[in-house]
Amino acid sequence: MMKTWQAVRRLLPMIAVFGLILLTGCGRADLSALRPQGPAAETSYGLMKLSITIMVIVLLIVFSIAAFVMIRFRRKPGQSEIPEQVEGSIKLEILWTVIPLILVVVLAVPTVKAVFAAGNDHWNDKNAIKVKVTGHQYWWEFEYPDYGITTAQDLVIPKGKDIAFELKTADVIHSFWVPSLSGKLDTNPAGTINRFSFSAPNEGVYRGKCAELCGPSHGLMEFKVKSVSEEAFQKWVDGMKKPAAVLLEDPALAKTFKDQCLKCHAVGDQGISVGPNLTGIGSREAIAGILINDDSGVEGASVEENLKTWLHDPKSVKPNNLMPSPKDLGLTDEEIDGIAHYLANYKLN
Ligand code: HEC
Ligand SMILES: [Cu+2]
Repeated sequence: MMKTWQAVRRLLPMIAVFGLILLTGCGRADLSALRPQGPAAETSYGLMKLSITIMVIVLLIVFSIAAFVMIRFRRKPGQSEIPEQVEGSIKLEILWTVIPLILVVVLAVPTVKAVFAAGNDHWNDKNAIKVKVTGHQYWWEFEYPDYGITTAQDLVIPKGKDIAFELKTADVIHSFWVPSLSGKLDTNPAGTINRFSFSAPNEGVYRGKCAELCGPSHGLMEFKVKSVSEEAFQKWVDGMKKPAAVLLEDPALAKTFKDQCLKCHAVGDQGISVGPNLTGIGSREAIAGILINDDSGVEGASVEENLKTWLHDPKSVKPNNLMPSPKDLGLTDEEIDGIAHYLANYKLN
């Protein structure tokens, strides 16, 4: 008895620390399904609360009965006869079949309802904003067919509006997930598209993840959902259509950029989109989805620093990603820094 207590006491600090780590991981409003920021995520959270409540109640009742039986019917000192043997009880068997059945129904009805609601296809709803999402190893492409714009990594949406998504992949299966706003949906290959929708009632930047193991940089396949006011959204759309003037003044560097980079990337109406569209990249929340841009230096480095980090060695940021290192393309350190400077200042109006 003494020994067990001592062992438990020694383990207590560790258990407390683990608990704390778990809880702090659950706290971010921009990242956690346990701090829902929109109706779709609230529905999932409601289901979690319902099932956990039911489970806790069942646990408490079962454990209380077990404890009661163990204490009440334990062998008393001097007791040597075998207790009365009970076998089979119709009443009890019905009871412990019917109760779980009722619980399963209580869980199933709202779950099935929520699953169908989550899969609702709002693609043909005139008031919804349409976004075509394409998963790539290891980045996200967002096309707005009604506005004729394509961007990457930052999904900008007007707050409160229903956003109708159509998902596909360019390579392997990925899964599109913004934990604080909605459930997950896979991006499937071979022309199979998936549709669903969600909305973000409040302004804010929410973090999205790939939720399907898709290769070495799967864990780095992040994107941001930027929920902004209706006016700011319109301004963003206009900016994407007519971004700030291109500032690559040095003609030699402009040629290098055109020859080496625009064969995979697009800026404005130039280039093609094999890789992420770079229009207005200086205004993004992150570079490559994972290097957070923050001029104050709290969450990340400046846009220009992040662009330099990326361009000097993309593979060190995202192992196995499909962009060739600019050094292997023959660019010098000065050229890389020059392009980083240009892209950092290539902002939306
Ligand atoms: C063979 C095609 C290819 C070439 C050539 C190429 N890139 Fe890329 N680039 C990519 C791909 C693919 C990604 C996405 C990598 C990822 O995040 O997994 C990328 C990502 C980027 C990003 C980050 C984009 C974002 O959305 O945050 C920048 C910036 C970039 N490339 C700049 C350049 C520059 C500058 C050059 C020329 C020196 C260049 N790229 C040449 C394919 C290419
Ligand atoms: Cu992925």
